[in-house]
Amino acid sequence: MDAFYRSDSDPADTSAWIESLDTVLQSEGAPRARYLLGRLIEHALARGIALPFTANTPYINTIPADQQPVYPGDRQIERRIRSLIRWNAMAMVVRANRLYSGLGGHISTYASCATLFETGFHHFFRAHSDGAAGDHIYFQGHASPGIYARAYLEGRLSAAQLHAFRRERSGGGLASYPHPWLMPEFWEFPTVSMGLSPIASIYQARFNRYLRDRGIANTEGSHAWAFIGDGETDEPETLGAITLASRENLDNLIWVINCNLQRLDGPVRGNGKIIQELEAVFRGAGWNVIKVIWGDDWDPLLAKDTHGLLVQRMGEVTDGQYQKYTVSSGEYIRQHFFGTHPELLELVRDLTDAKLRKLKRGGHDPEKVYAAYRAAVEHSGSPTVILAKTIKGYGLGEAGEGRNVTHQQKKLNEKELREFRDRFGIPIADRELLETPFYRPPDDSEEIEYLMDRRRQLGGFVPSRRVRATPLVPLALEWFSEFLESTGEREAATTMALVRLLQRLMNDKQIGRLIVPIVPDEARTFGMDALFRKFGIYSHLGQRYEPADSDVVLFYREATDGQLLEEGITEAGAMASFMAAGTAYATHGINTIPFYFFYSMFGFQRIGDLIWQNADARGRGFLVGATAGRTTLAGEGLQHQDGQSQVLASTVPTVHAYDPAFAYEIAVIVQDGLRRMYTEGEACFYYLTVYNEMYPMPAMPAGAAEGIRRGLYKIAPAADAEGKARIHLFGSGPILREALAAQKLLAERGVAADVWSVTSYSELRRDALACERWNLLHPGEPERVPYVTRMLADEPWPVIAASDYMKAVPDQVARFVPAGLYPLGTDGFGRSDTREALRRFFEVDAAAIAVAALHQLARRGAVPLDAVRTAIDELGVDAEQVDPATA
Ligand SMILES: Cc1ncc(C[n+]2csc(CCOP(=O)(O)OP(=O)(O)O)c2C)c(N)n1
Ligand SMILES: [Mg+2]
Repeated sequence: MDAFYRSDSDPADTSAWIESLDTVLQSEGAPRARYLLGRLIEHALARGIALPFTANTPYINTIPADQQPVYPGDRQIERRIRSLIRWNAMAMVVRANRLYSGLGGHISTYASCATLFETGFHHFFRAHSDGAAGDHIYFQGHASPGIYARAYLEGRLSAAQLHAFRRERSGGGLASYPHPWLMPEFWEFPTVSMGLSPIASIYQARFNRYLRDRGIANTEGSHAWAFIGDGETDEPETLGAITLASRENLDNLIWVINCNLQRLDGPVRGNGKIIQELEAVFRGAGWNVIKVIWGDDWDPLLAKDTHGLLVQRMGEVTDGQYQKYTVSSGEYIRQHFFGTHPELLELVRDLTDAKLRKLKRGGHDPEKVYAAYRAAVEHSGSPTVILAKTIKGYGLGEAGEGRNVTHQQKKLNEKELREFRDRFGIPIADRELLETPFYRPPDDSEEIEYLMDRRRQLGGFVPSRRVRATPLVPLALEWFSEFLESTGEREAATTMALVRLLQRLMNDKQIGRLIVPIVPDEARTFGMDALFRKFGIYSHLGQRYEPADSDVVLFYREATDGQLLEEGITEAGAMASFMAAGTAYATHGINTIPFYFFYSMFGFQRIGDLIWQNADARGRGFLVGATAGRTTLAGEGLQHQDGQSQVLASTVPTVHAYDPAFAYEIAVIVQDGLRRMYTEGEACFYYLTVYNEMYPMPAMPAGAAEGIRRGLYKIAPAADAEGKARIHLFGSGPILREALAAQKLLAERGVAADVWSVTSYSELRRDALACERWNLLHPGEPERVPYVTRMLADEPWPVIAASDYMKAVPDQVARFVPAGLYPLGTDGFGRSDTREALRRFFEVDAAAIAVAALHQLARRGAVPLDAVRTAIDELGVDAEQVDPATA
């Protein structure tokens, strides 16, 4: 592009054209100039002229100096406040690492974004005060010391807490990063895993719109703000959903990308320009882009740059080189930046080297930042991204400012501390420097009064998390009676049963409105198209077309007040919606209840980190892994057949994972989940795997509910057990039916088997581990017996445990089964075939269960070894087939 413009064959003619435009601009104003240019472009295109394309604007501020609003704050006081916060944030990290080397922490991220944050704190961020939705703010995780340091000035955190930064247990101190799980009254959104907060903020903004469009909450005037690192934009989650924000006109979303040009190891785009790259991406995606590149001391230089040489020079220098200027002398900058052209040297002739070194970047200039924020909140029709150029480690001087190692800098020597103190005017004496004490002026100081007054004006402190929703009246189990009864001959799949249950809930007067069904383009697979017509698919725009299937009953109905979030093919986006809905009890004071249905393979495995983030955020709701099971999904093959999500789910501390077999089990689990999460207020969420195999649903056996909730209950006791060898068969999901069939095969061979439904091994294990730990710590006191052990206490026979998941799932409780547990499972890669063939291949069918049972009994001398050989032959088990675990 630059080369294109520079090869000017007739400069005089070019000037004449530009002068004509200037004349129009002066006499008739910008709109007329814009109109004329538009017409010219249209005309040129019609004539087949290939227009020079760029999605970029010049490398200068989007808002020119003469269009900046008047700054409403007191610059002097704000600078002093900012300096104090800078000092305390730095001191927090330096002190922590001086006392306990290796605790870690970051100085330089906050040093680069202090002005970006503080301008928001003083003039924009609105708290969730009574009656107002307030703003939802995602703070850059590595800048947490700055947020703590501010809370210290606000009187919300004590010096003792700051002193114990990163010593949460031993010091009663502060979490490393924004973690609502660890600081539930302080942090609202977890942000530190790169890329997650950007996508979460988009869906939060969209969810805020959804609440408004459905008449559930008035979110007018509230904004979602996300502060993002420039390096963080390389994460696919950061940029992957930005078109949703523009498509849905989310002008309630503001991103501030802290373009300090560096990430952890070095420059983000040493050979390019991250700001220009991002500008093109966001403009292309339909965002309002505001660049804040230069501070006000560049304004007079730009005003004198009549030939555009300075702008051109600004545009051609690479980020790597800008970083070099940051660490170089004024003389170097004069020679290398301005020295390329005599006119540029002339521009800065009157500026000393010292002044050249100090020419500010836009992200450190409150007036420029304010102008951008003001424009962002006033902008309508699309989301805004502010690309603010800053310096990583700003103020650290030789200790790290702009240096490649600055991200890791945690210690300052005396000289560096003195320089920092002097630069920011902190009233700390030389002799105290090495101690690096925190500093807070008295309550009646100008600084504290100003800062407190600003927060009062904006509704209170942020960040701050408060659970405001009132508990739901629980639904009795009888409410679910339809699901507790037998379906007779009629067959159903557990997926269908859960969708039907969801529909029932959505029709309920009390909680129906609060249900938020979420699906990433799989509604038809799961039978959720039944919801389209009655409840509608949410679209802010409504439906501006006649749907192709308008003649059928379940047509694709989009509506502004639609209830279903049909996210398209984005499990990550759907999970972000789940989190927004599942944390609304705190962020909005509303008990929305998300049900997110996905292909079970593409849940924990695909978007595990977002699920982890949801746990940190104390999210609630129901995750539903549909079309589950390595053998039950049958035809789909290796990348679809899930045999591991139950293992992965067991790794998240607040997930209750269940693998139900029948509709009544689902009803009991959902009823209990609603009670625990929305009545008792537990910060947990549920995971259910449901399947597409059709079979009749039996009635709930009397008294089964407790066992279903805890994870295990007997479903079919052995008949005529007198004098026979005994065994227990555990089954889960559809494989429970294989266990029931195996019970018959074993009866035919003189073995009496009791069949149990295991709805959750992970819940059984949690209970068992808790008992074990208690016993360890309370020697001599009456021992606690794990539920699974207790259930088997009077029936001390071995257990064969089979499911459509890996053997690691039942193995979770093996230690707590006194007579031993032998697992059958679906380890290995799936492949396409029929259910029967797959269950045989993975050795989880009735025959495999029966053979395994006989073998375990033979090993214990309860049946002859021959019985195993005969069964292998009679039941057609291929003893020489490949091991599916490695095939
Ligand atoms: C998913 C993930 N990967 C890696 C990291 C480790 N990490 C922490 S900060 C950082 C660099 C951040 O650079 P940038 O986003 O530019 O932020 P800055 O500190 O420069 O403002 C990295 C790689 C992380 N936190 N999350
Ligand atoms: Mg960076």
